Amino acid sequence: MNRPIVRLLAVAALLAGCGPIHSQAQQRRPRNFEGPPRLTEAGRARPAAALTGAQPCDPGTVTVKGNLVSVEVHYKLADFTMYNPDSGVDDRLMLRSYGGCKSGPLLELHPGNTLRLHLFNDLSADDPSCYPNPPVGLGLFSGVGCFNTINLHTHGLHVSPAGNSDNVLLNIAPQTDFVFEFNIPDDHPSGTFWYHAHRHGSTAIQVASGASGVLIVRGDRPYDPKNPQAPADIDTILHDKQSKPFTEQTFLLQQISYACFNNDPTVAGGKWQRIWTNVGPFLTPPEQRVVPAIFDQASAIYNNPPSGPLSPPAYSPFICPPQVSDKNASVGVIENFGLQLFSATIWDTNGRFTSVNGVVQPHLGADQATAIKAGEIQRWRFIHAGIHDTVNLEIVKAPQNSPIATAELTGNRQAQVKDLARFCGDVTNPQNLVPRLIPQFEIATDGLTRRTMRSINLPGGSPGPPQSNYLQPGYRSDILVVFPSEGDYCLLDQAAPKGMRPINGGAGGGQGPSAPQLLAYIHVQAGQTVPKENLEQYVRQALSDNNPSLPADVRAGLRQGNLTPWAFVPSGLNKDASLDPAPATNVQTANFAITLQGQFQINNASYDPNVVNYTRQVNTTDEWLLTAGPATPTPNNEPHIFHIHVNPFEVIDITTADKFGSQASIFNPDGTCKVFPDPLGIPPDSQGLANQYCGMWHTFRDTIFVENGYQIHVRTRYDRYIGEYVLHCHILDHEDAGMMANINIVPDLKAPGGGIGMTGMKHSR
Ligand SMILES: [Cu+2]
Repeated sequence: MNRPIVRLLAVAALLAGCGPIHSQAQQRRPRNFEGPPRLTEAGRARPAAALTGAQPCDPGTVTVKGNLVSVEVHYKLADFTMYNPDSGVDDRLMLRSYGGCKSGPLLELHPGNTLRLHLFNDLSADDPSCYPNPPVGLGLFSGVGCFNTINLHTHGLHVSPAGNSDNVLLNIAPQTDFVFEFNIPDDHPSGTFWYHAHRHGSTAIQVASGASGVLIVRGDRPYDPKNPQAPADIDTILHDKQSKPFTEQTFLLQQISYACFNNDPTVAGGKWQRIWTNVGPFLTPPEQRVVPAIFDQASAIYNNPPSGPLSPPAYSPFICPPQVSDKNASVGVIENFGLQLFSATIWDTNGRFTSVNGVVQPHLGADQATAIKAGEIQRWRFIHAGIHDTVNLEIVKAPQNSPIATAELTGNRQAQVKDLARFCGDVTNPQNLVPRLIPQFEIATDGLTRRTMRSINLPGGSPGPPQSNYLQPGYRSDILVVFPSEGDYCLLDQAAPKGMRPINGGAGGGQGPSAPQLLAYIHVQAGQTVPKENLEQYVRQALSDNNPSLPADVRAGLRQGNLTPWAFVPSGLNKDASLDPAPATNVQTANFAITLQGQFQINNASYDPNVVNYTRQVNTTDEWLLTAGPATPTPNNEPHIFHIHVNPFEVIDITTADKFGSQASIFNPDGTCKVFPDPLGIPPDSQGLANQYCGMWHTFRDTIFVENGYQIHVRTRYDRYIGEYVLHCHILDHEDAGMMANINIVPDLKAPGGGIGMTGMKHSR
C-alpha cells in the first residue's frame, strides 16, 4: 500500500468501525479439509439443517439404473458462512449456488453413462439485472445481466453441444426447470472435469458465487497389449500392491468474491450500489451513482483517489462491517458486476481468499478421513474454478519449529506474509523454498492423461522463480504426490514477481498473485521416509511394481515415466506422438483484445449470439493460432485464456519474437523448455513468462493461457459432434463482456446449408 491509503485508514476505521489490522497468528480454529459435497441417493433422508444460515446445504439426489445416472439439483439462493481470516470471523453470505452449498455436488460418471440432470432454477423471477432498463447501480457492462438466469456447461466433456446436452446457448429462466441429458460416449476418456454456470451475461457473477462443481469420469478399461490404441484408463494402474486404489483428494479452487453493501432504502437506484471496503463504502462509478450525504467522506476519497495506476475499489479490500456500525449493511453477496468483478486486478486486491471445496485454508490430514502417511502415494485432482487469477501451486515442507500445528494465520493476504514465512518458510523468496519444495508428478492436464509423467519441481526455463504448477481459470491438473517424511506442509498459491504480472507495471495478470497465500495446511503422519531426491524414481518404481501383470516393456516404460499406453488421443490419432499424421493445413485464428474503448473482442468483434463466427466440418482437423492483444499494444493489453467446448486441442508449439522479429519456439526439439537467455538470442524472455508453458509440448488441453507477445499454435479435430457451440476467454467477466464467439460444426462444408436441412423444404404460412 502506498502512503495516501494509510492516511485514509483513519477515515476507514471511523466509517467502518473496523478493528486493528491483524498480523499475529492466533489460536487455530478447526476447519478440516472436506471433499466436494456428495449427492444423496434418491429416497434417502436428506441432510439435516446446517447450524448456521437459514437453509441447509442439500447437494441434490442421484439415482443410478444401469447406464442412466439421474441427478436432481436445485439452483438457489444459499445462506451460508465462510471463514474470513482478515476479520477472524465467519462472514455470512447470500449467494447463488447449487443446492445451497459452497460448491456444487460431485458428479461421478463412467464412459457410456447417460447423465440426466434435472436442474431446478429456484431463484426469484424478479431480477432487476434482467429488466429492460436495469438499475444503473448494478454496474452492468454492455451485454451483462439476468443474474437469475442459468444453464450448465460440462467443461471438458466430449459430448454433443446441441439440444438439451452441453448447450450453453440455453436460457433457463428463474422459477423454471430443465432436464439436461449428456450422453457420454463409451470411448470417452476418464479424468477430471468440472461443470459450471455458463449463461452469457451471468456466467462470471454465478461462477464467482460458487456455481461450479467437480465432474469425475472414472474408467476401468485396462491397457490391452493386443489393442494398444484402444482407450485405457490410468485409473487401472493407480493402486498399491494389494490393488487398493491410491487415496484420492479433490481440490476445487474457487475465488468467491463476495462483498457487503450499504443498502440505504431511501436512496434512488436500488440496492448494491455502495460496496464496503476498508477505506469506506465505494460507489458505482460517479457518472452512474446517486451520492447520499452520509457518504460524503467516502465520496471525497473516491473523487480524490490515492496516487497510483488503480482507482477504487480496485485497490481496497472488501470488508463486512458489523451491523451496529451500519444498520443497512448487507451480508456478503455478489450482485454488482462493475464493483466486484470487472477489473484485471480485483481478485488480487479484494482481500478474499481462494477456497478449497468451499473451505478457506482447510487442514488436510487433521482427521482420520484425510490421513496421509509419509511415503504414501496419493492422487490429487486440482480444478481451478475461479474466474480471474492464476493459482501458482507449490507444496512446501514447513520448517521444524513452525507454529502451523497450533496457530492460525490471520489478517488479509498482505498482512499474512510475515506469519506465512514463519509457518511455511521464506515465501517471499521462492528460490529459498527450493530445498523444501515437494515435487508434483503430473499425470493428466485438463483431465486428459499425459504421454509422460511430468515432474514439477525444477527451476523454470527462464530467469525468475522455480517452476510451479501454474493453474489458470478452467485448468485441471492431476498429480501423484508423495511426502518424504512426517511433519507439516503448506499448499501455497505462490506470488509472482512484478515482471510476471504485466498489467499496470506489476499489478495484475500473468503468473500468480502479488502476495503468496496459504491454500491449505497438510499434516503428514509417520510412515516410510523417502529422500526428496528419490521421490520421482520411487513413484515410477511403485507404478511398475504394483502392476506386475503389465507387459515387461510397459513396466519398463513406467519406470521411465512413460504413460503412453493410457494417454488420451482423439480418434484418428496415435497414442505415440511420433506417429501423428501430417499437420493440418487449415489455420483458424483467434485474437483476444480489449479495445481502447473498452470493448472485449475476438477477431475485432464482440460476441453476437446471432452471428456464427466459424463454420467448420465435422471429423476434420484444423490448426488454430491464438494471440492476445492488438497488433499495436494499448494500455488495455491483458493476457487472456482460450477455452473451446466439446473437443480438446493439442499444443503444437508456442512461439515468440526473437531479436530479428521472427517467431521462434520456446521449446527445444525434444519438447523441453529452452533456457533463456538463449545463446542465439532467441526468444528474449527476461521475465519468465514462458515458464508456465513448460511441460505443455504436445499435450492435449481444453483451456490455455494466451500471453501477450506469444503465439499459441494448437491443433484440434472436430470429432463426432455437429452443432453450434462457443469458444471464449475463461476470464469469465471478459466472456460476459463480449469475448466469446460461436463455432458451428456442420456435416459437409460443400453442401447447401453445410449439409444441415434441405434448402427449400421448410415453408410457413
Ligand atoms: Cu480475457
